[in-house]
Amino acid sequence: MINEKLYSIRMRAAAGGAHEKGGKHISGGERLAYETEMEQITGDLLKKAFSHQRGKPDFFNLVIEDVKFPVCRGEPLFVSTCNVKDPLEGKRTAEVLLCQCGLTYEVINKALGILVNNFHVRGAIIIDANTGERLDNRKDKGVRVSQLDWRQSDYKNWCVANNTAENVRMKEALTLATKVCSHPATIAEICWSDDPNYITGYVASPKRGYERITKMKEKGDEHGGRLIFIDSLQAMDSYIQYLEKQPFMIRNGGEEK
Ligand code: WAQ
Ligand code: MG
Repeated sequence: MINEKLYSIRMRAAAGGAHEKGGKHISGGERLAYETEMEQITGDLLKKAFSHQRGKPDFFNLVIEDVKFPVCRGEPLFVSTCNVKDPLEGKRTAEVLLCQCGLTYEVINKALGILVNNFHVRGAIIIDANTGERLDNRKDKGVRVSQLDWRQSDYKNWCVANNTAENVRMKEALTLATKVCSHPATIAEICWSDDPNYITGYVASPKRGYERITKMKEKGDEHGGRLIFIDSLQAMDSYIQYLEKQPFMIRNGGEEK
């Protein structure tokens, strides 16, 4: 497969019209595929959008583009789990973990306040790790981390080696967090889903790995989002360029493909 051409596939779906026309974000997805896999992966994205718990989309957008840069490969972050009794303990745990990444409670609270006021944003919000201020100017769009994937066979091997049940959400989130944390400017990331029935979230960092938190919200709650804390001395444009455009494939000890 080494010389086969790779494509970036991106999907976004909304209800009540397109996102830019005020529609409600239902689902998004970003993958990397060789031509022979394109039909399967496009089908998976269609299924993801049209069987979503946030509702039925009436707008679906699919973009397939050549991958323009050499693929960067990295090992998945180390995964651990914090079992918490309720969402309140989940939030407190997340704050402690973020603090252990070097953020102050002032910064953490300010940033979480920004997230709570921006649950409708459909990408990640980039935060200055020193001040807690929002750094991207993407408004409701945020920054979608794109051009990333984990070959299914490699992922299955990883699940066996780590004694973990296969879970497509965790696969996507761990892929994204690994790409985000592979950039030297990243300090930490926090995320929980906007899907009403998925309540496990995580804090990820280059320092501590991917730390799952079993309850970040109540079942039925449609509010979720993502914050990425970065060292603000780094250039924003090249950071966003990395998140959106640098192809990144997880490699876990398997053969290079
Ligand atoms: N790039 C940037 N932000 C994104 C992306 C992306 N590719 N995908 C989603 N987001 C943002 C967006 O604001 C969503 O509202 C929010 O994150 C949550 O996205 O180990 O499923 O895809 O079991 O709903 C955590 C897994 C699952 C924990 C998180 O997020 C585990 C999840 P969702
Ligand atoms: Mg979602």
